[in-house]
Amino acid sequence: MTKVITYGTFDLLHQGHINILKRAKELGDYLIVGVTSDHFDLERGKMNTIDNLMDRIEAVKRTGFADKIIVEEYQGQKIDDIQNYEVDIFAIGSDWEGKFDYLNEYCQVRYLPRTEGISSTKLREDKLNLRIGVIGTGSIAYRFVQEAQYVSGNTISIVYNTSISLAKDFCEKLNIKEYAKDLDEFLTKCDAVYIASPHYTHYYYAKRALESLKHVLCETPFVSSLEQAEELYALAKLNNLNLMVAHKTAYCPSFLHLISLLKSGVIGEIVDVNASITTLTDEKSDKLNSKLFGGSMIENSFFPLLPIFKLMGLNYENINFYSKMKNDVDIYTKGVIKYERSIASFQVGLGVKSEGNMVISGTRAYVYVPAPWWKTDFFEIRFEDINKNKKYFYPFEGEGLRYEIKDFISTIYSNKRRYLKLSKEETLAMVKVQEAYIKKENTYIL
Ligand code: C2G
Repeated sequence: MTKVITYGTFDLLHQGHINILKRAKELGDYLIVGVTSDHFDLERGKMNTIDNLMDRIEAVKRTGFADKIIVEEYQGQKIDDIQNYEVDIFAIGSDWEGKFDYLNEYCQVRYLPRTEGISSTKLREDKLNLRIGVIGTGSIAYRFVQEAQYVSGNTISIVYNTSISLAKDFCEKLNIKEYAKDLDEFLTKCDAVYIASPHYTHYYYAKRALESLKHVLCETPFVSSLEQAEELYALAKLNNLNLMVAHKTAYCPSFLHLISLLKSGVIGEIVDVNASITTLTDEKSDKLNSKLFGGSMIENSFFPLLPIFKLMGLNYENINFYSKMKNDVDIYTKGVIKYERSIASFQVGLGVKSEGNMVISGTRAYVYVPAPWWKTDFFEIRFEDINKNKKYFYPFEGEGLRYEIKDFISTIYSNKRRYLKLSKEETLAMVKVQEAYIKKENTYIL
């Protein structure tokens, strides 16, 4: 029996894929198809896949050519697969001509004719060109526009700032064609809105955008009350729109893998999570202005609350805050969250500096994530016996915003409002903690 193997992403499965699978199958009696995992695609720089792994596997299955489907998860796996499955022929499209000659050492390598005139990239561009309008022109918006270039299927179509001169400067610097004179004009010239304006304006802009049937990606902190957050989610649901909070850590590959590893029990029962994020900030900054919804808890608590809620759930018994204040805002807050069988704590600061790491303690081992843990590319699982320690490394491209942008666009495109990476319930729980803090519940001033 002649065994053939081929690999691909097979996003938005098209005739080119069908042809190659058919040709590969004709080379032998048994065809193995390796479908790249979402994580492997991110690692090899493919940021624009629309279908997720399960959808892509299903599509390959439906062609009827594959006798076996496997998942390709790492660089170098092809050699392992060829040996494990005793493969005779490795087949791939001619766009890869020469690139897999190194596999000749293990089996026969065949480059098959590629189908001209069709590709997943072209399909993505034809099907979706999301016009994203940007509200706010500060440093995070600047980074957002730059990162959006790495994700296909979108154009930054228009910019809005109440200061027209700032909007104009922003457009000139980033080569964006248009800025709006008012919000009504802005909302007619985009399909989705990225909100990066001052915190206290988020609710207003998100509501206006959702009412105008625009998808919304809103920067953290989201809004200032649970009531506002619930209203916005209800509005999004009613209009079948994607409302997402721009929490870059929630979409970052290393963080996602860390959470699934821990859920599988590698460190035993999780008893304690401690995460810290502090940034020394100019006292005159809006971030430290009490009238503008400023302060450390508001600015930064979305970050540590993410791993805490992911790992320990949303049903905590109580939360206490300990704050150091200056000019009516907290320049530092320590939060302690008590669960029935575990505890979590965090430190957030804009006027006090601390180590920005995360430690997750379990009954078998602990995880150490060095600073800055919220955009890490590395973590270590540490055991009593240090010989068992394991280090994990991941790519973290650029500023990391491209991961959330990719998810925002593919969620809109696939019309699946599943909020897998940051659920509505998790976001609401974060807003609830911030609201409790704003009301100074269980808050002790140092
Ligand atoms: N293909 C084709 N004709 C097209 C488009 C794609 O023959 N018009 C072939 C590619 O040459 C490849 C397969 O279809 O053999 C899958 O293509 P992609 O989904 O783009 O995956 P790719 O990034 O090429 O995966 O380990 C992954 C592989 O190394 C390559």
